[in-house]
Amino acid sequence: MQHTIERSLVIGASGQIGVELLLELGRIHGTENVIGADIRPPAQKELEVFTFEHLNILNEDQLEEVLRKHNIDTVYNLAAMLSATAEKYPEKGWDLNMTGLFNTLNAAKKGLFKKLFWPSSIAVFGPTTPKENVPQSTITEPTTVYGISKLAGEQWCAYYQKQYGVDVRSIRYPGLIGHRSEPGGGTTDYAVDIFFKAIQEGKYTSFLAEDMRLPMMYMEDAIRATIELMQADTEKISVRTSYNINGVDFTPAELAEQICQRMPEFEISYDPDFRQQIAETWPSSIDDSQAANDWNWRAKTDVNSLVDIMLTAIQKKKELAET
Ligand code: AKB
Repeated sequence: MQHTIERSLVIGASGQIGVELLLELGRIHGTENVIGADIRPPAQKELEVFTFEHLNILNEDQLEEVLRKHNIDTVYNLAAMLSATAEKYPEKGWDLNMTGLFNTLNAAKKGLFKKLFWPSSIAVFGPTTPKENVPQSTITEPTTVYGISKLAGEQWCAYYQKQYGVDVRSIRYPGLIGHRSEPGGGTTDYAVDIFFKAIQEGKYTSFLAEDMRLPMMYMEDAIRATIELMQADTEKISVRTSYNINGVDFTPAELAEQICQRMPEFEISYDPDFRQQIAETWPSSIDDSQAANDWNWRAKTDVNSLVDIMLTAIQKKKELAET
């Protein structure tokens, strides 16, 4: 596929999704056209080729300065406090998730860049949402701070698009699983931690119950979804709140079983904590037919391949660190 070269700013570039998005955008548009920004520098050596700006997303002036300095076309605003951490710091979580969004929406409204991506989450759903194959439009009554902020954010995105013509696009990410960087503060983090612990220690204690089924996705699929949505023609985007996307779904016990098939000595135990209560309010699978119809979305990675990729990559990382 041919791509128009765009200059992108990835805010939250040192985070779980940011690291991977930066690399993929660099591959598509050239590393000189992709700027990373975060309050902490990225740990990964492979990101050293990118220009990096120290940016606090809560500081509107600083954001505008970075946008002007780098002549940015597209902003990916990934700075957020995830579900588990936001339950501990409700006001801070609300402030980061909402003020951060407003600062980027307002900069777009002023014409400082052309297109905005902002991630939403399956956390917009709540205990009254249907559990399986959740439709695009359904009951959304979230009970977590993070979910409330994502639901409000979705509505603000639609409002800015309708009232001010801001081209803002969004996806409701499920739990994302990748090996380049570890997540922080989410309820679905167990599905990444389990792989690192399996390789490092041969055992893992899950903070979710063994039968807690949640929607998940391999990181490469999530990055592809993000870029495909941002590259789609404007007239194809019928949802201006946020799109459902579906990948795979499994329970901790099913994931552990997959790991055991490849590492028979692996041991799993369960010690559910407060994150179990959050997970219980979320659905187990998602209907993404609207994204499929509008911009041809389709996930490619199944659980089998995901487990193979994760174990192989983390094992390789460990061997490299030991040499
Ligand atoms: C979390 O667990 O908070 C996130 C999410 C599902 O948005 N991974």
